[in-house]
Amino acid sequence: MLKTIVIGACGQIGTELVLKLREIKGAENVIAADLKVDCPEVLKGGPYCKMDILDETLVREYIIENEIKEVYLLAALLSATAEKNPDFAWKLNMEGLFTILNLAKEKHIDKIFWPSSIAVFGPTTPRDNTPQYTVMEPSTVYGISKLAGERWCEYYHAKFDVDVRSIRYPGLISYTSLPGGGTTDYAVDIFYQAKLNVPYVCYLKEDTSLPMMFMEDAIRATIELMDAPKAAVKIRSAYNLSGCSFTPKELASEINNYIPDFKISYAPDFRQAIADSWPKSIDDSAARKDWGWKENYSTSELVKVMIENVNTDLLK
Ligand code: AKB
Repeated sequence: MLKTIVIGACGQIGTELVLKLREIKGAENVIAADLKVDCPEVLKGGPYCKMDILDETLVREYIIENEIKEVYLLAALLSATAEKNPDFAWKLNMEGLFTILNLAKEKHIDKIFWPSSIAVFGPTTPRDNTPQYTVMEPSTVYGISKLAGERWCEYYHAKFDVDVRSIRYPGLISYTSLPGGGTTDYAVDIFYQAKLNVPYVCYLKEDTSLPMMFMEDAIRATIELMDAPKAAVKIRSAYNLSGCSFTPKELASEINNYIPDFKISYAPDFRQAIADSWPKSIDDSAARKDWGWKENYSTSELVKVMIENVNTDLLK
């Protein structure tokens, strides 16, 4: 079995991706790598490496020496955190990508997954059913880095036959690990407050509709895209991907079906402008056509699973 590494393994996507890949490929074949010195309990079932993606020498040596052939590069600053530290966000989000793209160009790596985001779109993009190909003028550092990354992925594929694959993730909803630093994080935080019987103060306005997806769908999409035959992957920038769309008010009302006393209020902050620049819903027909994507979870289905599984001990 070829060796796989997930860089940024302790994050919201990384944790669940490592667990699923270990199930499929065998725990010993999937290395979790992250900045943390100690491996978190949940990832202890397989190999762990403390890795700073910005340490190019270490990353290169580790990947070459361990003959790692598949890389999932998830280490990044998300939209809200990136606005607070633009220089570092640009450095982190771009330099790591080049290190991995160059390793693939030199034929050390066979296949790369690198996540893009709905943040590649901006205020001039059509917001309803946003097409795969459309105006892209992102107004956040994160969005600019993701759009630049997409262009570099396509370039490395076209010029050097690098097999890099990518998805424009919407906001991701999960209960295994907490999100950090995104604009869509409210849609996870809200469940913890609801389960603690605490009113939730949302940093977005009640009618802010954003594309979202349950993590199980996102992980399945990622693995299906990586497993698709090379020729089927026609888009080498990143695929639009849709799950469901909802507003904070709609989400709170779904939660009220399970916790009738739960209350939400609204105090928009700087993240409102970010959300206002993003799509409300996504046209993902290219992903459906090229590699057979179809989501499983609607808003009400993901709310049910979140209510059943969110464990507030994770906040400790
Ligand atoms: C964020 O909110 O920054 C992320 C994203 C949509 O990429 N969840």
